[in-house]
Amino acid sequence: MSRFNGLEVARVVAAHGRHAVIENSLGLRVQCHLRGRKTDLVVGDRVRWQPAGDEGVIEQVEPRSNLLFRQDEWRTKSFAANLDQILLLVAGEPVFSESQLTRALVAAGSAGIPALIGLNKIDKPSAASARERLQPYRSMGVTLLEMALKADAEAARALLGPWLQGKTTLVLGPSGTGKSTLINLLVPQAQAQVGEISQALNSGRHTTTSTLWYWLDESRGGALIDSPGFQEFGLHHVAPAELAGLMPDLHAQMGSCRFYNCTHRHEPGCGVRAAVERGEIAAQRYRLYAEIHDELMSARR
Ligand SMILES: Nc1nc2c(ncn2[C@@H]2O[C@H](COP(=O)(O)OP(=O)(O)OP(=O)(O)O)[C@@H](O)[C@H]2O)c(=O)[nH]1
Ligand SMILES: [Mg+2]
Ligand SMILES: [Zn+2]
Repeated sequence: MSRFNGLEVARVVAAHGRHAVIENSLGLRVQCHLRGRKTDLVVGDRVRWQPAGDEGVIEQVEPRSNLLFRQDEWRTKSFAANLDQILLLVAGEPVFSESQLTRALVAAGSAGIPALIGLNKIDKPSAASARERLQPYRSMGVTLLEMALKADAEAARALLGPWLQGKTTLVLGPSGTGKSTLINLLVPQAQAQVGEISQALNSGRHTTTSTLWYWLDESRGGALIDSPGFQEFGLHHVAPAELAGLMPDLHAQMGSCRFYNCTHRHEPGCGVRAAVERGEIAAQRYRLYAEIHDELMSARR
């Protein structure tokens, strides 16, 4: 340990496997690689490094306060580390998947990272149904911020400012919801590539392909992390028995289940299923629970 104590701590602002761009406290950015094959680097990592020629060597990754990742059958994909919060950005168009939204919220909960939902493109008629589909999330206590980042940029800036100030926020969501538009609005020199979505292919020409760190202002009090849109969100790192506890609307009803180890699938006297019957848990949320629960159970077989 002591060997590294003299080394400067810097922040990973872009990462690819064991390669990264780091930024030191003076704002100097240096291309680095990680010594040894200990781990992969992710944006937000704090590392101890030293110069080596015109590049740098990362000697050590400081312990992470948290790490957001997804995991399926095949692989683990890390998004970012050491976050204060996640802003999950969705829109009416392209229509968002509630399954992916729920999964991202579960992953955030599992990593101990607070999450907000942003509904963008409220200038479009499709916002109405999106708003309706987000009602269960609002009811369970998730903050929902509604905006039109392009159509009413000033209102969006005024709304987001207080939530983002002084914090490190990962902007996460499906492709084409406006994540890079948000970064460009709040970080004027960012020039994140914004995609004009081709409806036919449902893919953007300038879709973001790597995760990048942006300071919100010159005092470097807060930061935004732009990320590529995700399509899949595996939760194989979550134990099936943990899942309901990570869904706040289900969690609120678990106390009245007859069995302490109730799976909320078929047991008699289940408080969660009773709450679904009474309409206190949205049927769609319970369906998502069952879908993900099945998936996590079969992952363990
Ligand atoms: N109508 C409308 N369109 C918007 C709004 N905000 C962003 N867009 C458009 O949505 C499209 C996608 O925006 P991006 O910012 O590239 O989306 P992204 O989330 O970064 O997408 P990926 O990088 O592919 O994940 C662009 O054509 C934007 O101009 C809005 O408030 N209203
Ligand atoms: Mg983007
Ligand atoms: Zn139960």
